[in-house]
Amino acid sequence: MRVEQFGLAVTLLMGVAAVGLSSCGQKQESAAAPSVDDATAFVAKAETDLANMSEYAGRAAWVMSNFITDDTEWLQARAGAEANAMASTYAKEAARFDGVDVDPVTRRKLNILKRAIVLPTPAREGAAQEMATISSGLDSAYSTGKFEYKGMPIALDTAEEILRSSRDPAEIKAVWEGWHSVAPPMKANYARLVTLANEGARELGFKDTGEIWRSWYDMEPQEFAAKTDALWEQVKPFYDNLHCYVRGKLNEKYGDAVQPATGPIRADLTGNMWAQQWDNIYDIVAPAGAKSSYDLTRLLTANGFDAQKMMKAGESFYSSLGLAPLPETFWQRSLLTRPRDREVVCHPSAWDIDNKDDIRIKMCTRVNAEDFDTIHHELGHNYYQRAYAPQDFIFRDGANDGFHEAIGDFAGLSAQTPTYLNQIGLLKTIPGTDEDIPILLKTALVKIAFLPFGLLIDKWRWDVFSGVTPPEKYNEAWWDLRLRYQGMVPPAARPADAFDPGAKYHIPGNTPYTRYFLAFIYEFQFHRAACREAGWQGPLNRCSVYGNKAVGEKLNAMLQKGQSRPWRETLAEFTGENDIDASAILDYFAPLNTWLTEQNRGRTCGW
Ligand code: X8Z
Ligand code: ZN
Repeated sequence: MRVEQFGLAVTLLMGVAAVGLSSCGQKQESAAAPSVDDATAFVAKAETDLANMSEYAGRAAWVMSNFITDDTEWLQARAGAEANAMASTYAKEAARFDGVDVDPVTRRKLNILKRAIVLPTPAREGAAQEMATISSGLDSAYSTGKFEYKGMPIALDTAEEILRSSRDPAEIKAVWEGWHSVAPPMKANYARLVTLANEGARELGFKDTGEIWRSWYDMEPQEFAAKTDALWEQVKPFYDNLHCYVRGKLNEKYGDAVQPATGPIRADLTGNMWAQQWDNIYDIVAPAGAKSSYDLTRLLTANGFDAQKMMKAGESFYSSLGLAPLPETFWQRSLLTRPRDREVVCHPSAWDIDNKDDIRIKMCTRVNAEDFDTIHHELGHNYYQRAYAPQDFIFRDGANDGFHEAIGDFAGLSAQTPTYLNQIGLLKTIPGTDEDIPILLKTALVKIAFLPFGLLIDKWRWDVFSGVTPPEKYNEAWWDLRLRYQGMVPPAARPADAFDPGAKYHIPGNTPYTRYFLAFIYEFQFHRAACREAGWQGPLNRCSVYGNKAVGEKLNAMLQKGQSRPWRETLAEFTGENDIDASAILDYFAPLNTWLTEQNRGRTCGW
């Protein structure tokens, strides 16, 4: 099983491992160097064990995420401990074959095995269980977190709804602070988990856990860190432009006392709990006098869409590209709305339970534009999982984790165009070119606003893992990064015990995050290439590849490869480009960037 994005203890990057059996009968104790046959036998056994373990741990995790109780937490922790211990054991043992002259496929598998784990466990007795118990506890603390508001306990989804729609700065601040009050009890456990994972990482020969995370990209870890910095430098001027424009509009709306005209933006005013995407405040930042003839949320509501119908629409987008429909079990086993009678993990996720075709989605869908996009995102994971299922177990994953996140977003780029909404009958008339700037602005509030956030989460974690940021500096370092990269500040000084990173799913969930930063770059490369393939002539923001079988075929070829080949090669086959490159996202938004520069004339940008 591979669950995209979640982060329970069972999450391993490239699949889940099998138990710590003693290295498939090799003679570790003898002095004889392992042979090529030993290496291939080791890999074969690892793949069988890992595949079995992955299904077992996956089912336990599924049950826990769908029904959070003391008991399911316990069961999930037990299975997660076994899975992580097995992955760590195989990672260690894979290194024994470093000097063996094996064939390239086996070599690639061994290289993957050596680093295929998010939170490595130390070998000593009890460590894996302690880590898994903490992981499950953090996950459930986040997912069941509530705070009191107006005398009522409220959960994250209600809090998000208030941030989305309220324009009262006092109310927004109270709800933002309320949700962040859920996190302080997580801090000590989180710090303990970091210590243990680092101990495990050192046993595998890495400096710390962050170095493992940076080692997943067919290049040296330090080269990868430099690559992400270079990509950020490419897009930063555009982000600064958007920040400047939005800050000006917030200042006009709320006045100097709430949002000053200069300096950083007050994070809670962005319509999003983490200020990671700002499309919920489009009404505040919309260009003066610009007409915007449709609103996707309203179209969905007016056309009687519910979670099921939204998911069906998502499926039909992929079907139009020639991909086979979802299996019947997808509809029977997925969880598409928040149940009333029990606690669940609401953060959206896509699951691959049996490494064949038991694919599922779990999300508490709401009928709005954001979740319409999320549905395409999650389905992208499922179609990827199903396409690479025939690969050997170790290769059943994305070309890298950024690819896994980018596939559904790539579909979403077509599926949110007025061109497509018109094709499927939701939108009666296609808006004219005078709406291009409003449409691009709406999209930039999702895609450009996200970039610094996508980068900084793991910058924070890399420093936490390396010890540069000790627990007493967790919150300070968090806000230093949020200020430096995003230009954001909290609504008021934070309490001494605050643990604000814990209020974002992927921190207690231990889901690596640079993958999303990469995805937001890749998806525009995929989109540009697919639109070229489709012979699209107009602007990229109008291009929909809906119904294009040639694009579907190329996409499927990429998906089927899984991670059997280095990601640059897979990228080149789909796009003709052999490196990750921010020019596609910049191309897509070029007219908006020119327009923003114009709008910002006379303003002092930056913070
Ligand atoms: O976590 C997710 C997906 C599941 S892989 C819903 N995303 C990130 C987030 O919500 O923070 C998608 C965009 C970024
Ligand atoms: Zn995802």
